[in-house]
Amino acid sequence: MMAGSTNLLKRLLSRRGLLKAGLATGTGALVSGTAAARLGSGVTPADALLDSRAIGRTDGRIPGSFQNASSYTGVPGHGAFGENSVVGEVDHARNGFDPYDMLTDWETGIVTTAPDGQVVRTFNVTAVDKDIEIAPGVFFPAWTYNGRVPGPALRATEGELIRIHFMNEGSHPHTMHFHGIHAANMDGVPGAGEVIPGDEFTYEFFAEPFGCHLYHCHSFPFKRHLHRGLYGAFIVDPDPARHPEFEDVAQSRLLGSPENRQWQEFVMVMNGFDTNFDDDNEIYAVNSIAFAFEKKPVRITRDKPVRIYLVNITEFDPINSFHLHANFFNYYDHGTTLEPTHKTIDTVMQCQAQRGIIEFTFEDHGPGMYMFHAHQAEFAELGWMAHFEVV
Ligand SMILES: [Cu+2]
Repeated sequence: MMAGSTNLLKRLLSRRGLLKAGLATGTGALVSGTAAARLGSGVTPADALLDSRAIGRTDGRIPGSFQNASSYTGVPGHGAFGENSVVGEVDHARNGFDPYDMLTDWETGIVTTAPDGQVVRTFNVTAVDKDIEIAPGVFFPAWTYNGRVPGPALRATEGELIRIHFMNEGSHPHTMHFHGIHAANMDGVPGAGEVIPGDEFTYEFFAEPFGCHLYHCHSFPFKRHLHRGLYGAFIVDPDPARHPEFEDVAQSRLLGSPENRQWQEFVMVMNGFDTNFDDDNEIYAVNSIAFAFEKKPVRITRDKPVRIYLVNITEFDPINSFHLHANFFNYYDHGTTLEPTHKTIDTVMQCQAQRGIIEFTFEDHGPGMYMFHAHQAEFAELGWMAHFEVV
């Protein structure tokens, strides 16, 4: 009984308790308001109800639909949705990366063609230690690829020869282990491509299979190296010529093609941070910064479909998830098929290192704010809460 109570107390203190205490005494503070607090800012209950219904469809199937949306100007974190966010701002410039910009920041490397006609795509990646601000006033001693967490979203096309010049300017041995198909000596694990500080290594393999993949450090202790921030998305677009039966789908995935430009594509890496090193996360996020897309909702237009490359690299928690409000999506597990593996779902779970492609459209909805978040409510309250601003 005593031990149980002590463990419970310790757990509470080590997670939300300490987090909130730490945030409250720092330059930032978690806001955990109530409807009453929200209404206290001049919003009447009737207004609040109208706001909740303002997120409607153009076809009028939802009562009180989007005519109300034209008067809805609330920005999440600053008004109608302000019950779950943080006070203060993260200095993205000091971090050297912005989670919003990361959504569409593809690293496509340098492309050359070998004498035999083989397309070669070369990337340069450097591991560096760097303190990053992951919530207002909350800093984390990260280990990074190219100074950012997640690392660069590497994007290639199926069948290309990939060369990764990896340099380690960090304080510990590191690797780049790719989820893909490659030789044993290119696996990026201790004994096969591990790089000591000051040294370098070149990984080489063919980009296959097409899909939504990832890379991460695989040095030991594994969970510590991973959780410090050494991970990133690795997207392999299908080569349309290899998939005549689904050529139109393959074309739409091929970055820069006319068909691809009809889509709004984003990469979202779900991660967490154990800020007090007790093997539990205190902060959860997409692209590292808690509540980043509450502060600045992800703007999407109704006239183009949305494709999200979703990667879960959260350590310590077995599962993370993505839940979309007011809409449903198709899902391609691992992105390795050109037909959905799940159709018409609004929530998908991913275990650690699982990933996939989400596709949906808001073309038949009214403009407004549409929430998306982890459906583990604790993760949502600790940073993995976001909105699409549909225009
Ligand atoms: Cu490492």
